[in-house]
Amino acid sequence: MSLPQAAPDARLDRIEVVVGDITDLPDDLGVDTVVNAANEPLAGGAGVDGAIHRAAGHDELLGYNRTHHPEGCKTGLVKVSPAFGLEAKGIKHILHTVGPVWSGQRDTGVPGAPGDDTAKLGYTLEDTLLASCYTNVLKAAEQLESEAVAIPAVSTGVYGFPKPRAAKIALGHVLGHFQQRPAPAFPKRVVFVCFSDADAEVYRQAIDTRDAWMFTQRRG
Ligand code: AR6
Repeated sequence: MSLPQAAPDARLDRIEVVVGDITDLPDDLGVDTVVNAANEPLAGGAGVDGAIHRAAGHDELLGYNRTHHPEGCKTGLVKVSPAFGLEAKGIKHILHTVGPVWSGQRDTGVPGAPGDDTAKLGYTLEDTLLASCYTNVLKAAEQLESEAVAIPAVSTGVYGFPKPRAAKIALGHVLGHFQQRPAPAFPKRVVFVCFSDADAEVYRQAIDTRDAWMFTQRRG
């Protein structure tokens, strides 16, 4: 069975899906801002956070965040730091955002119960917190006049958020942002950085089938 095909969409010209390490992207992508999947104390950790701290310089980044963001970063918000060691790769800013931990309860029978991935998209507490990450990342990238912002699949590693659900939230918010702010508004482009081909396929599927999952309510 073929997937439903969406109509041509100029906003997609501003979106790329790439496979790689977010700290080692090819120069020709023109990325000047990277998003970190951080934790609330901004203390560094594994995954994206570990890679970004290693590439930027662990002590420098930790020291900056301790001094400038002693309160840390609440889930769903964003804190900005310089890129330190990543500046050699053309990165100017790191946007530290903290995604929600997916609580993983299923079929609770309680509408809107946290972590119930049988709930409609957008209706769990974690959905709204992840949405807030994307809203705030895009707002910060706009204020910083970012050319291209690289965004990893926030919350889908250590924090266990279901990947297809997270990709739809990411894509929905980026498309919404681009709808409100047509080219050449900042950020001019968004690069979704995936750690594997399988993860990139999740984003491509979300893009290809967007008509089906974005408009189910209106058409249903
Ligand atoms: N480049 C691109 N993507 C990556 C990389 C990388 N270098 N490393 C992992 N991924 P995660 P979270 C993918 O765990 O779920 C940390 O300890 C990975 O495959 O980095 O938001 C923090 O300190 C996954 O799809 O972030 C927090 O405590 C996605 O990036 C906590 O983990 C996110 O995985 C945050 O957990």
